[in-house]
Amino acid sequence: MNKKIALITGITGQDGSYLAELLLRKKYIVHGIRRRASNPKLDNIKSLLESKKYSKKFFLHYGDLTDSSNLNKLVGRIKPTEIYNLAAQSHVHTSFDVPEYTAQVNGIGCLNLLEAMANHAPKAKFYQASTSELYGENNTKFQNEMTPFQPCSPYSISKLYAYYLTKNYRSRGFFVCNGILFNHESPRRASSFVTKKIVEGIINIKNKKIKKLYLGNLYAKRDWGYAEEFVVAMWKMLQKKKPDDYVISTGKSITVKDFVNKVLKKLGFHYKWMGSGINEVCKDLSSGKNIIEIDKFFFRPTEVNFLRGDYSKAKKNLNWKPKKTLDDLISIMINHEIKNN
Ligand code: NAP
Ligand code: G4F
Repeated sequence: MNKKIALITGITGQDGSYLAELLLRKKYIVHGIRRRASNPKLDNIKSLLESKKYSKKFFLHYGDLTDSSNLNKLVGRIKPTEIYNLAAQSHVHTSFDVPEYTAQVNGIGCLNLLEAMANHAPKAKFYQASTSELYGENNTKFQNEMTPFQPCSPYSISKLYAYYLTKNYRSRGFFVCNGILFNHESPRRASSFVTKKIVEGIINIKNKKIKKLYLGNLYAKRDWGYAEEFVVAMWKMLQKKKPDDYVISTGKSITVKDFVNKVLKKLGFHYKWMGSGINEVCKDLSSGKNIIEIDKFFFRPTEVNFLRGDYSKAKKNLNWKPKKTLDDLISIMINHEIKNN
């Protein structure tokens, strides 16, 4: 049997770490690219690095998507059979502050990696981490592979470039896929994303470590799934005979405020929302104190108000569907946080 060799960019992130675990379980040799600037504790992949079982199967290399010479060298040396491009400046809000950097990493970085593949591993299968942010200011009830893109942030516009670039390499005969993934979360989500921020923040309030949590737009709706399940879909896309693009989502959508309500209820708070707009607050009825307030800083200049994905193509062609509900996901995140708080 031919050896399966995967190269993962973004290995230290949420998805990269779950994907590495999945591929190692499937007996792949896994190579990951980490930056010199990565958190030296490498929390998400610590267990893999410390595992004797994977000592000859899991390798890390220093690299950066913005360094094409580095990517050419690595792809030439590793000769991957599958490449997963998960690295990104992945924070939408931050992309308004660092638009040029975001374009370099997410746009030109994808180009650099596709070129390295074309030069040194042209038979490799390539996965590009595309995103539901591409739909932007849409007014459709569900978004699928046919829904027009209307990106509205430097982040999503950089991802639009990478999306079409990937498709162009496909037209030129390379095996490349776009996964259009809707929001997916887990205990490994960075604290700057809203789900993790809410879970961590409310547990810290309960444990009296902080007094209140500041949030931005409470009324944006997101389709939130579980990251560990979503990486399975990435792998499935590359096992098909023909490359294609797929929406991966749960098909359900709720507001940020409803996500907060679910967490507060699960943690036993008695509370009441009061006021509106920038003055909206959530009061803890036991202490009489505000535990959530709004801070203008967390609003974006342009917002994606509604996302709900239609994953029927992935269900039909990949035999993929989400299993965990949003309530399951919240419980997983809460339990992890309580254990580690
Ligand atoms: P994440 O946790 O933020 O991880 C991002 C990864 O990219 C980290 O490993 C980071 O490394 C790496 N990285 C950043 N800049 C880099 C550079 N210049 N060169 C090389 N590596 C770099 O993101 P995620 O949630 O796992 O998402 C994975 C991918 O899917 C991203 O491309 C994201 O845009 C996309 N996506 C995510 C979602 C979602 O809901 N999670 C939905 C749709 C699409 P360091 O540790 O060094 O910072
Ligand atoms: O958690 P978020 O920052 O995720 P966002 O912007 O939807 O982006 C994530 O999902 C995309 C897929 O759709 C990925 F491509 C992207 O890489 C990333 O993983 O914000 C979610 C919503 C937004 O509407 C935001 O305005 O929550 C709202 N929000 C309200 N208060 C907040 C906050 N977001 C953050 N980060 N922090 C807040 O305090």
